[in-house]
Amino acid sequence: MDDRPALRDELLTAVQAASSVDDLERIRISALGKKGRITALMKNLGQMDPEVRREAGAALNVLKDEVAAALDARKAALADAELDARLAAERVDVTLPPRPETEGSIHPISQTIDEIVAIFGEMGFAVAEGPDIEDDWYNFTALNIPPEHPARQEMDTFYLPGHLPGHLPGHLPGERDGRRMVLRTHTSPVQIRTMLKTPPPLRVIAPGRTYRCDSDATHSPMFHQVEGLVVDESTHMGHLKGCLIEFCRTFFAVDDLPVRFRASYFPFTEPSAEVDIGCTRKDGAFRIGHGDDWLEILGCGMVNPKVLDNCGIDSGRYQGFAFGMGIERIAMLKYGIPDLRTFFDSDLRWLRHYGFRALAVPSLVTGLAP
Ligand code: 2U9
Repeated sequence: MDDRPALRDELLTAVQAASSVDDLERIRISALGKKGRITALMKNLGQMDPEVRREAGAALNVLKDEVAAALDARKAALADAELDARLAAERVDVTLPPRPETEGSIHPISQTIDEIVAIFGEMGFAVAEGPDIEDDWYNFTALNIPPEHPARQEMDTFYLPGHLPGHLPGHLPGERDGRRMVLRTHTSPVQIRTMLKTPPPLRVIAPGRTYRCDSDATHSPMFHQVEGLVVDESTHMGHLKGCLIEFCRTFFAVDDLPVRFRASYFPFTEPSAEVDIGCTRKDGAFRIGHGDDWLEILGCGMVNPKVLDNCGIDSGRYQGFAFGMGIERIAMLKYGIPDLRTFFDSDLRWLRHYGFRALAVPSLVTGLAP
């Protein structure tokens, strides 16, 4: 027992001198482990007179706590020192320019979406997003797409196995409408969700991934769309035309780009139109601008009142316009990318050629490819 002060000094000195967590562990075992020196002294207590034992036991507990605390403190100090050393050794100089061979780039789809968002953002549109997996009510029924419409056929749409449980309010049990899960075939369900949760006036665009059962030189099973929706009390076809003409001219950076509206049909808009821009065609390539040819780039129309009603919006009071376009298509036209399939090949050489500088200052328009 008289060894205690010497043992205390020896152990605390050893703890202070330890230069690694392993050293500390060895000291802990030698002092406090099963066969440790403090443990051995504890075991001896049993052979002492009760009077002496009480005093010696208390002193040993103090020693034990003191050594354990010193071990913990030294361990924390070593961990701090190790972290400081690593921080010093692994310091990254963020002011260095990137190496050309490791510099990433922005994919043309992302760049095109950024440009579209910037242009419509200037016109007061917000960006809305929604899930890629929808049910057939959001993807078809709410949009006035009838049950027998070809777009609903398995040949055109990716359905997920099984049905969601239950049935929609107002539908009979067993009725399957709204219970089939699909990969969204357009971003329109995003506008349906927006109308269901936000009262008009509304002005949103919905860019994102879409899916159709189609794969050839001009169709990819996954592609991107941007759709837009405006709902207000007095929104009319003149607003639709002004907005889309402005978009086409800004996006393609041609101030007097000819833009033409051709009557068309979609179940979700009435009246509906397709939009063409002026171009010249030479050796199979297009040059956007004045010329004797037209190129279709988007579809649009006044929102069908049935669609507003489906979303709980009073079609007697509100009206609006909507539009949709394929992002790959307008990116190909603007940046002279000849083959749709190359967008999704993940070929770094392609990305280096067609990609955009990640740290370039964003601008509304990056300019037309020659
Ligand atoms: C709601 C109401 C109306 C969106 C619209 C089009 C016309 C259109 C195609 C362009 C090329 C799809 O990628 S593409 O094949 N889209 O022609 N889209 S009107 O109309 C809506 C959307 C949502 C609630």
